[in-house]
Amino acid sequence: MTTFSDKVRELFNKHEELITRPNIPLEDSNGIYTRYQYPVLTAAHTPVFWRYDLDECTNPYLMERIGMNATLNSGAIKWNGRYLLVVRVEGADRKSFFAVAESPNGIDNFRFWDYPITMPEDVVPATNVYDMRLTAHEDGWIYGIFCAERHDDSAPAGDLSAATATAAIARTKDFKTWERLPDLKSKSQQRNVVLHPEFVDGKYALYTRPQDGFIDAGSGGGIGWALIDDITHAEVKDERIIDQRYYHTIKEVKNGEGPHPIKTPQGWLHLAHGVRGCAAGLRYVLYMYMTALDDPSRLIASPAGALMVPEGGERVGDVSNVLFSNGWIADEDGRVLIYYASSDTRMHVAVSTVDKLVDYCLHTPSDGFRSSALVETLKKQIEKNLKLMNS
Ligand code: M1P
Repeated sequence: MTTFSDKVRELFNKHEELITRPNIPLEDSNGIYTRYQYPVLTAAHTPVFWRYDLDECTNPYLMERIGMNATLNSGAIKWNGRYLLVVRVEGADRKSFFAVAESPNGIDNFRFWDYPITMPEDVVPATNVYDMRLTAHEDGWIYGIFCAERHDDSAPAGDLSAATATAAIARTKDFKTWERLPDLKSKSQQRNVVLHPEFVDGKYALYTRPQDGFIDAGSGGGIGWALIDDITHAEVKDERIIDQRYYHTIKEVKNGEGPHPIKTPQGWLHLAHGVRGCAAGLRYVLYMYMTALDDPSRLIASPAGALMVPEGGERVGDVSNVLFSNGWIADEDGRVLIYYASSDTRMHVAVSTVDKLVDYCLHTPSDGFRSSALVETLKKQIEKNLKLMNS
């Protein structure tokens, strides 16, 4: 007869098998990055002792008591030689929280720390928190900027979907204890706010995403840039758009900065998400751009189209047709580990290098904004290649 202890042991064995499963690189499809076969984190990767009450007296049927729905949009950092993700874990009750998962190699064997992060509240507690961007700033702190969502009490009675998005700011030195700073003050709602790792003109610098409403970026224009006098009372005073949205592109409806940009000799390398509408709903893809080394707000390269789009199983999940990234790690060996979530459900890794991504940004043709422009660009490449092929 299978005892309660047998069932518990089986749960732990299966979990261990899952989280220690070696990940396998997939064939290079486009020369830019390599995807991996398995997600690096799923809801099933969360510890058994989070989800189950392991006491036979109080849980005789060994039921999951606290369900986990998804592991998604994670901040990433290399810290003390380990690869850390600050994961957005979403419970079955739709509330997200942050938890650290750590891996020795960044590709597999991600294991959650025993406890989730206890994030202090700002003056007005948030209903939901998510999508943390990590920045090891040159001031010596590691900052986490994330979205704090609250019900919009100015909405008509009965509208329980109306919400506000604010950029919340916290900092840490060990990922266990967090100091919460006041939320970012801004005229508009803000999501996808990211701290630049260096001072600019002696100030903190933020990538912003002004938006008209909770969902609608509307007149927001695109990814913005704002210098902040005091990070302990951060306020957006002047904000200008540095990566604009355009009609009939992958970022027609919305865009948002991903993780903070990577510094390279050729400029700052940016990863972002772009959103367009279609019959299936909103489609989120990842794209890149570069800004100048001496002025991180000056666009110098803007390759057309997407770097990555949802493929195969990535296309399906809680919110289908979505790729989203708010974490990457530029490793000492030149590799870049891109952590991305698919369909708001699970986390993956794709691996490239700084050199490849810079080459991609600088040498991929930019968008001509019209079909005829694409045909002309294409014809030039065909002509050049045919000459080569026939010589
Ligand atoms: O559901 C897709 C994404 O939608 C939002 O992103 P954005 O603000 O750019 O629309 C966020 O809620 C994000 O968490 C989510 O993955």
